[in-house]
Amino acid sequence: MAVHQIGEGGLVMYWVTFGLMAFSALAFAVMTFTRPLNKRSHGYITLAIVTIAAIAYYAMAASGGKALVSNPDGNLRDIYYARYIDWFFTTPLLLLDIILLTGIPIGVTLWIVLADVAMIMLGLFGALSTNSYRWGYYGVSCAFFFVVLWGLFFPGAKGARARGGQVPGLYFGLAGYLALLWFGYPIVWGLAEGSDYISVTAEAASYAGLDIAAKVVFGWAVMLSHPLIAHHHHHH
Ligand code: RET
Repeated sequence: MAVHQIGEGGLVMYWVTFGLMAFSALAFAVMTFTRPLNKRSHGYITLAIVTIAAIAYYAMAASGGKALVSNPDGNLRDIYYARYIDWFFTTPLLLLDIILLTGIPIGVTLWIVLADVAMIMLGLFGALSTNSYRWGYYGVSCAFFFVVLWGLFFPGAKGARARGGQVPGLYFGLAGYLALLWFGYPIVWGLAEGSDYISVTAEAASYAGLDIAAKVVFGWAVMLSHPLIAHHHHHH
């Protein structure tokens, strides 16, 4: 029986990611609170995303937020359940950051977000599973991922085009970037929590890289698009 735990390099990656999230949170707070009250929604959402991630990364860097879980081969592996608590809250907020640009009905927004929540819950249960049923959770989670993508690229895209002006360009840029990046997560999961194929340190570095791209880079893109977003609020 082998015990697969994180190495020093993984913890360094967690601290670096914590620093980037915390710095972005401070910057986004200043940017948000200096805007007029009626133009703050994207600021609050994006600030919450990096704040929640900073908390999760602090916990993981401090050797918390994890459990040793046995897998079908009888090996034990560090499973960071803290990521799923983070994703449970931040992935719906990331989706709202772009969905709010489209003006689609609340019902459509709701099913996209609920499919996302189902995707994350299934991923957590799969990660904590000690047997091969983990792949059942994984398969259904992937199906819900496609429901989310469907929502972004059919009703979401239609709503964005209907808004006109600079909204479609901004929406397709952000949604395309998000969709491409999000495909990285199920790939890492399959190699890490799923099959125990890559090390816990490689897992930590891979998810950290994805999280920096999906939250820090994406967050700055949303925050710096503020003139476009504000303009769009003005005319509708
Ligand atoms: C899991 C495992 C099961 C299959 C699928 C997954 C998808 C996860 C995604 C996570 C996105 C996270 C983000 C975090 C914030 O930075 C749960 C890994 C499909 C898409 C964007």
